[in-house]
Amino acid sequence: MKNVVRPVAMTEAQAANAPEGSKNIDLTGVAGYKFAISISTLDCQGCGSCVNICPGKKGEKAITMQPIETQYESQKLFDYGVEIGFPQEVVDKFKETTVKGSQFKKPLLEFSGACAGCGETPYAKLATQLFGDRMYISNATGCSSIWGASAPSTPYTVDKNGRGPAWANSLFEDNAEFGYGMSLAQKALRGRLISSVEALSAVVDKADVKAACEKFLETKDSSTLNAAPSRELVAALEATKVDNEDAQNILDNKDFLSKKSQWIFGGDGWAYDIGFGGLDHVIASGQDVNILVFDTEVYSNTGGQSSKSTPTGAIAQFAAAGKEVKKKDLAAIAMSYGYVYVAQIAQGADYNQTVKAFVEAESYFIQIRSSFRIRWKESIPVRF
Ligand SMILES: Cc1ncc(C[n+]2csc(CCOP(=O)(O)OP(=O)(O)O)c2C)c(N)n1
Repeated sequence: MKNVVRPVAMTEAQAANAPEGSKNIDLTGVAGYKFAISISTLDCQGCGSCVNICPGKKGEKAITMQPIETQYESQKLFDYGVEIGFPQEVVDKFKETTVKGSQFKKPLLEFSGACAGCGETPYAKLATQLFGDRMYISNATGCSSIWGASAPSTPYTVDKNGRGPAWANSLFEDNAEFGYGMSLAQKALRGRLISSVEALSAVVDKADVKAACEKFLETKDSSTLNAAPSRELVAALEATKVDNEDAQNILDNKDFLSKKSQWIFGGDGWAYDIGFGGLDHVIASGQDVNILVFDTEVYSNTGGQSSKSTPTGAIAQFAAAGKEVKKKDLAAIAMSYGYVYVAQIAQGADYNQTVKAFVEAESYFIQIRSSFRIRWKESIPVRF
């Protein structure tokens, strides 16, 4: 799942036009399409992770490391894959919430300033493939704020429609609160727009605008489902020029209309130690935010001081004597609230569970709130 190794899916015609010498096979699952794995030679940092992880025939490696000067030709297939994008039929065939389907989406985190073999970037990259076109990220200081904003450039990028993650870095000690504030701001702005859509829907006499309003309202709590109805509502209003204050409000603030996916990123030094008070407050808040802890078990960015996440006995660069006490169980603390979705993931251990946990975490809030409402109406004591 690294950024320099990417799948390419092609129609027969595109495969025929592919750079000379590049190889492909039939794409499993969609007849008439070709499949290849491409490598951006110029972006490879030589960590060798792909060689270790990629399965080959018994006793052989599927990939071998070769000197860069012998590999320039392979860059052409990668560039070709980026240029043609993924065919719509292939994207539609595989659910984006599966390991395979998620890889037929352009990563909106590309070539970062991370060290070779960084274990943090593949998780952020996957999150951008799943939610990047509607993602807000507040990022604690740490490695992720450095590889995530290697000034003056940024590895976060946009899709073909110009949509990509909105990212900002806050202090080490208050990043959870920062993301919480982003979420509250979005909620306030959007709350007014939802009221406008409701008001417009009640009075508008144009059938297509009314239908668009209804579709928007039906999906308003899901960042996945609300994107298309939001765009359709804006398009309907722009096309018909409805003379109405609420319609104007929606058009004036159209960037805030669709449901966003709020993320809070940071390392274990932030989450377990220095930002913990705020993190705990936000976890307990019931707010619709998603938190991703890059748990490297040390303060990586400052050279490897031990954190409360470091396991017993672990020796780190600046903790040479070995950690004397056990690793704090942050997940258990989060689980103790009972109404928070909690998962621990490791791509190397289980790709499926990793993708599933991301998707479930992102969609969790809606499920809990709707069940809360039903139970509340029926006056049954709430137990999650
Ligand atoms: C209040 C404060 N103390 C110390 C620092 C210096 N500092 C910057 S990044 C960092 C380590 C971050 O470690 P972690 O949160 O585990 O993230 P990682 O670098 O491992 O991704 C430290 C100590 C700081 N920026 N602010």
